[in-house]
Amino acid sequence: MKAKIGRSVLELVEGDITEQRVDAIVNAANEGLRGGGGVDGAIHRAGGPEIMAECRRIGRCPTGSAVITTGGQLPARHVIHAVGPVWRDGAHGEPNLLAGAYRSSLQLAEEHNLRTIAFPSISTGVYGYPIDRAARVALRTVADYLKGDTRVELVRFVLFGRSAYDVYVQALQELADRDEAIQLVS
Ligand code: AR6
Repeated sequence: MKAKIGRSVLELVEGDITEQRVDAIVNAANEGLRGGGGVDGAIHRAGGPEIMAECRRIGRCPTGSAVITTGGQLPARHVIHAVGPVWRDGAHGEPNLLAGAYRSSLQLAEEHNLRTIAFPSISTGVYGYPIDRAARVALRTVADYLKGDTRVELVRFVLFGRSAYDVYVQALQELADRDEAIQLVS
């Protein structure tokens, strides 16, 4: 599914983020940038040790923000490591922190002149954020960003498995129904 927002495209696909040929893929990282399971494990395995070496030099990344490294051997040139919140009950600032992780990633991409960026569904694996709620926050944050003055041309959400993809499709449809700046194109 695709939507046009301003001059940019927001796209949803089902797939593996490590295979994306874009300027940057986003990692669902932890504050210590130590690597782990899920997308993080897959990215470090596919990209090789250069990525972890840079993460060690950077050190830490607070929840709700992001840092950038090389893409190592990945098809993507860069990895943006974003740290989403651990879900507690939704009353501990989780939506704002999740929005912050997406927004910081987009701002970093902008600063580095990157035009195409792929996101996973941050926080919805090990960190336990309910995916329907996370999808609404993620899509709203990215859509609002793309309405502004940006050189980012493409934001692709790469959803792991059919059910995650379906949740994002539903959330994007609902968002587009209420916001005429979001034009579904296919
Ligand atoms: N491509 C795209 N999405 C994927 C892939 C992949 N290759 N693999 C998993 N997903 P998670 P979090 C989906 O757990 O919840 C790590 O240990 C997965 O199905 O990767 O933010 C870190 O080091 C889920 O929907 O990230 C942190 O400690 C989504 O990606 C912690 O987990 C996010 O799941 C971060 O937890």
